[in-house]
Amino acid sequence: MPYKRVLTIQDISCVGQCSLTVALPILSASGNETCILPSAVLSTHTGGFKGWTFRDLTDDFLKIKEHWLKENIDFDAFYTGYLGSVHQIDLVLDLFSSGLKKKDSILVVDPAMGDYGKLYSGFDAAYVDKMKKLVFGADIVIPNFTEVCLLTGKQYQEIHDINDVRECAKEIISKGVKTVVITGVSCEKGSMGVYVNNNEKDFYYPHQELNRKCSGTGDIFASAFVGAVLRGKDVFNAALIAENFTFNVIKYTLENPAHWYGVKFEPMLKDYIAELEKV
Ligand code: PXL
Repeated sequence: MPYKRVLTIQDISCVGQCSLTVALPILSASGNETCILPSAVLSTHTGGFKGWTFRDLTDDFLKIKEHWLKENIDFDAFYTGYLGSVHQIDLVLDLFSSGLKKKDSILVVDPAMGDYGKLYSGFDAAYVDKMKKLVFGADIVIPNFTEVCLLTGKQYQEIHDINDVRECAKEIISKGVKTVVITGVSCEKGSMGVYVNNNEKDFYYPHQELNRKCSGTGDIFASAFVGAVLRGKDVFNAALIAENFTFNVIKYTLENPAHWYGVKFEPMLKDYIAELEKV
């Protein structure tokens, strides 16, 4: 069984079931060594709570990198999610071109910056511009459809024509990306799915749309996808496993409407592991 060392770079939202509190358990469940670089510490995520605290950890990035270099630490994969600032994106670019990277390390970028047609609170056009630099240098990118629109300048609509989705994916691939995985793709009312294009073939997997909009579902998908790829699944199979896992945890969470701020994924990790074990 492959056992890879992955570095995931995203914030710690202490409460809220997103970013590192999701990525760390899911990647560990995938059977891979999971190292973390927290970009910021927030009391909660920014999607619905009010008055959250935010501590930027940018200053620690360089010190941490220098220490790792001295210890000859390197990573098979880098996976970035929500980052705290424009400056931090530059630092991530710097990390990825440093000795922490091996010749065949992969860079997976979830350009976590918006959802449902809107930028997340605290981000602006300069952030989107800088994110393009990180995205267009990545091996695999995992945007939702809102982020695809921000990256390509396309007008956001809730329902899209699959040919438009394909065109957007091709545009992102033309900038140098190997595989684009687009989440939250709805081509007809009541349906939702994931679209994958690796420049050789593409695939769209639609399913019933669940009436649940909350922070962190993208992080659950991306973490489950990255874990599956590191376990040796091809990108299409990995997307299928991650999409089914995300669908099931959202469905399970819907049974408890009071749990509005995140998704109850923990009781279902065993199902994710069982899927990864199938050959
Ligand atoms: O990727 C979701 C996410 C991560 N981190 C923070 C967020 C959100 C979404 O709202 O606010 C801090």
